Amino acid sequence: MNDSLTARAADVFLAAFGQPATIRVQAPGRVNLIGEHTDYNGGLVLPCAIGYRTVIVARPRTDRRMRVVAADYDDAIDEYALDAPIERLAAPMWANYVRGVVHELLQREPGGQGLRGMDMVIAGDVPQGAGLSSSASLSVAVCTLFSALPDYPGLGPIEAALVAQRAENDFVGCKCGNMDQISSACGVQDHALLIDCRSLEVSPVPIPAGAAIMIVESHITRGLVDSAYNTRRAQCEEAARHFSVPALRDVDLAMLAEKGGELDPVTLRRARHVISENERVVAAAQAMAAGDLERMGELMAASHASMRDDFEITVPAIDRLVDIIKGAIGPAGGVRMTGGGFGGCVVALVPEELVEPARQALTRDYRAPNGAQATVHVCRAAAGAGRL
Ligand code: GAF
Repeated sequence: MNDSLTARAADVFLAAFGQPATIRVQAPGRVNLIGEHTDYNGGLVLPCAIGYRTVIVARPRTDRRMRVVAADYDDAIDEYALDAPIERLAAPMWANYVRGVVHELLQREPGGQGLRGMDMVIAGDVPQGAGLSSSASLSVAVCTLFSALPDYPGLGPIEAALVAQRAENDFVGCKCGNMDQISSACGVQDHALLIDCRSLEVSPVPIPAGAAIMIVESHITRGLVDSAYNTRRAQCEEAARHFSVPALRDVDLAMLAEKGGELDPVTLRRARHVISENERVVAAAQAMAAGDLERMGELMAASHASMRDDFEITVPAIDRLVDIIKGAIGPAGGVRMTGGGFGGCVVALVPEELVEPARQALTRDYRAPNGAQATVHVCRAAAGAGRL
């Protein structure tokens, strides 16, 4: 845990508002071990929260004004009143994630009277645009902050995650699923989370002893709102309609083999990724529980190939990163792209002693198209959002 983040936010708070903050909360980013683009199909995912997070230090006000400072954006400030309609801004985007959650919380309150105004400072260390859910960690942190107020009815972690997701879907305009927010709200130290994104059941699965989680940044940035994410989602919904089911979660490989031939080839490939990925998540949770990193390696390799060939969300530099790491770790662990796609990070689950060989291979063999070297983070699975 990076306590200097909280200290920095507290210093900025004092300088901006002239008195100390009284509440401190945090919400982590996440890395997804397996189960990509399955969440909005009512499917299964296996992410874990990570030790990079968004911290908010705050002080409730007696009136209904909001003053929100972003310590990572030159202490820029966003000010508004809770009594006027909350508008979406053209920029900056960070302000919209806060506004979106506040807007959602106001909708939940009859007459919007439960919320008090707030002075707050936000600081974070989740790499941005890297597929590690910096935005979900911000929205979940804002929910956690309001939940911590003694006179506000607290939200449970799943409820907080769903409020954060709705803020992103309806206010910010990104049609993301619920994986990132649930991971941030419900993380368990040293465990991945098997999440059923339809029933919202969350089952912690221990990270095998002696295994390290490596997150490797490709330095190809991606933007969820602008990317082909929404197109993929629409293709999945079209495939579900073809099978006359609510979501692709309700289709298995046998059904796909029987009736999938009537789909156009692209939609068929999209559906095949989602359906096979759900099966891999179940197998991966079993492999993790059994401490079987080799099996995890096979499943992660199959997941990456499916994202590359069927869902078509990888890019050459990411495929190269995966190949380099796989070459260094051999069959003893796994590696795949993680997150929404088109850049961002790869994740590897490897015996601890293979971290250094993988790091050396990356230094030797990887350069992003702009010449940047990969950045390696070795992480532990972290606890979810809460008060500090
Ligand atoms: C992004 C989205 F926000 C998630 O909901 C999920 O769909 C993921 O991409 C792909 O698995 O992180």
